[in-house]
Amino acid sequence: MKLLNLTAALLVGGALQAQNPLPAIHPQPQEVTLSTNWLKAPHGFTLSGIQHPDEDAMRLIKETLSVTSHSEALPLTIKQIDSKDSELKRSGAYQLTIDPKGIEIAVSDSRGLFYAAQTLQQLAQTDGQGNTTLPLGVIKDYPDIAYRGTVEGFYGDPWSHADRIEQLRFYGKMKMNTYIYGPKDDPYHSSPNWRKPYPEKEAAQIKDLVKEAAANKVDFVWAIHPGLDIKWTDEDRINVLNKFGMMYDLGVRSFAVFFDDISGEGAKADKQADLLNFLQKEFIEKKEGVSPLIMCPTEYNRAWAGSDYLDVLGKTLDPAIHVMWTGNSVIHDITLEGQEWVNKRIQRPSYVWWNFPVSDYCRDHLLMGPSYGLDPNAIHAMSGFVANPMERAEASKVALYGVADYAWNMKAYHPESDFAEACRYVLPEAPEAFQTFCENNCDPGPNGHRYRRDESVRNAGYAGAFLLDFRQHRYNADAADQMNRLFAEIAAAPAAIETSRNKALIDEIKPWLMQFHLLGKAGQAAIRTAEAGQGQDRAATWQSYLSLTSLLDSMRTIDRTYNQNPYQKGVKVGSRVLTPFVQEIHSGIGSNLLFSDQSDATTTRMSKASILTDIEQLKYQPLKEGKDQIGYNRLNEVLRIEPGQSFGLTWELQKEATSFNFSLPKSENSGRVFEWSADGKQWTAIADIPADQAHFKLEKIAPEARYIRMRNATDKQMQIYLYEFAITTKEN
Ligand code: 14T
Repeated sequence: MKLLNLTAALLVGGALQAQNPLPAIHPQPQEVTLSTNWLKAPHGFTLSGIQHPDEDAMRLIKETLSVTSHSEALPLTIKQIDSKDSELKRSGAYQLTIDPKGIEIAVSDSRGLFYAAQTLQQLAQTDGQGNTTLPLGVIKDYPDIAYRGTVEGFYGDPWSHADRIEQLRFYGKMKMNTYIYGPKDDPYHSSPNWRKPYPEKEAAQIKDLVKEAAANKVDFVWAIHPGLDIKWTDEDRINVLNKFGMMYDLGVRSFAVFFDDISGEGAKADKQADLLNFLQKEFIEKKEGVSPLIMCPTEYNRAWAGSDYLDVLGKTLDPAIHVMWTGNSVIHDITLEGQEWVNKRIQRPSYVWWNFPVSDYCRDHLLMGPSYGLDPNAIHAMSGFVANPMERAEASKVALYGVADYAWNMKAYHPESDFAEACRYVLPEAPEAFQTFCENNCDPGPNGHRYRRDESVRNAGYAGAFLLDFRQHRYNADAADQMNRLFAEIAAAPAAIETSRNKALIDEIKPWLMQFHLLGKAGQAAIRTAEAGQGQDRAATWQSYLSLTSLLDSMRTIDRTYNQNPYQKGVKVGSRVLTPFVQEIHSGIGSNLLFSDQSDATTTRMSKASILTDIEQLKYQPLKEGKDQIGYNRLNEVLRIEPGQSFGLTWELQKEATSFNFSLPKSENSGRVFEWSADGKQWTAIADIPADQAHFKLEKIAPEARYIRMRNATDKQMQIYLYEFAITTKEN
């Protein structure tokens, strides 16, 4: 494939006077040859070529160019592509030729015309006299991946209707053509109501979304999630068929069936394949104008693919049905090797469900960093690429911008530069401030999926260098300077960001903006404190130490006030590099001051609250910590406990437990034992917990207890749900 990029074209046309810098086009087209000569058409353009071109595309074109019947107007010719190139036959392909005699747009379909119109809009510039001008040249363009977009598949508050409408418009601009509707918390998508029709209001909204999607050349894919309570009977297969029929009547033409996050009867590959093949024959092939069926398997990632489940799907599922896949684990980079592994088993290229920037497992964090970790060589190893976003729709656009660029033109995708352009696109009023915010809000923090993201990459080096010296009681003035400048930018960023006209975005991220401002202030105070700590003036050190302490207290207050969801409460910013940086300086200086001030400095052993378990599934779960409560985060999947294994908690020596409560529903309760310990070695059974209760609160605990656990005392694997397991404490 020959690819002349913009720089090469600039050299070719370099002798000519450039009127304007050539505009960047997103997603990056496959082949661009633009000169720095510009077409002016003072009398506008006259439409010719195919009859009744797509109205949505024409509306866009008329926003950019004046379409007239003036006798000196130039021709704007729209025609069907006639090319032997298979790429140019793809849906969405177009070839745009701008020459002094006029414009020609050759397209594969109406989506192609719509995309050509988007490109035209990005190319158009206004000259000094207020005329629209276009650079002369040719753009030949088509997508790498046939299905590109998002899957609203997260747990938590589904997107609002307004969020979704705006997303569909954004997808149209970014040449993404797929929106899969599957919010886990819509009861009519999943249990209990998947069999029932939507109530009137919700039905009207879906109709509306279908219309908006069509206007933006996006397929609205409606997904059903029946596996929690489906019976493999004729009655239930007709129930699915009928629900699809109801959705068809609302205008839906694309469908998916999700079997994720279920266990038991619903999870059987042969039964699932039977149902899907039935839907393929009785619905997809019979109804007019319906797209290929998509399914999400129960074993949707490599870490969970332990049985012959995927092979059964591969063999029995109609080859026309797409199979989704999240990668080597639930949340993972996408690699060619991983794709090839699953494709061999399911006997078709999988349809990637990328779990980024979804944040339903780290709800106290925003994932606003670049979309990276996507293999540029995986073009032929996937049939679709959709991203599962955050419950915060506007904030998700930074990552989705990268997703659109990757899926359209993989080889041209560079995560870092793309990220800077995404920040400019999402917040043009203050792109630098917004990028500062985003690049320090990337990492989800420790989590059960062990998925981590780089954060603060532009400054991590200085932060590390400063701390290295700080630990040796040295003050690195160069690094301090750099960090100071950064923290000043951070403190100022929120005010600049809040000038944005995008009020929905500001609403979504407001608590994090407040926290970010404080982080900037605290960072500056930390550097001041470290610097003072170098000198002899103890009073000055104390003073800046106390102002740092009070800023960190304010940050804690925000963390305990906003975003108090029951899963991961609070508001974390810069949690990978910058917040630990500030905290280390605070505690370092604090112990210097305190230990040298108190002659009888107490050498209490500092112990920490933590999770204590030998169950792999739980080992990396972060502890949920409140003011006087510690516990496990609710686990949505089934917890498997082998004989002898246990899970529990330990807490600080200076704290006494006042109560213990748990919620372990649907458990086979026989054979479990609860135990406490003072030292983690000698364990005593707790007699007052009834053997058969799924939920229980114990109000009296031995005062010397510092450990509590539940153990599988049977000789069989135990399967339970871990909703709650927590203690409340009081300071001794
Ligand atoms: F369908 C799948 F491809 C998938 O990813 N399912 C869910 C998804 O809805 C959720 O947003 C995502 C991120 O949390 O992960 C899947 O949900 C899980 C994954 C787990 F490992 C729910 C519980 C789990 F323990």
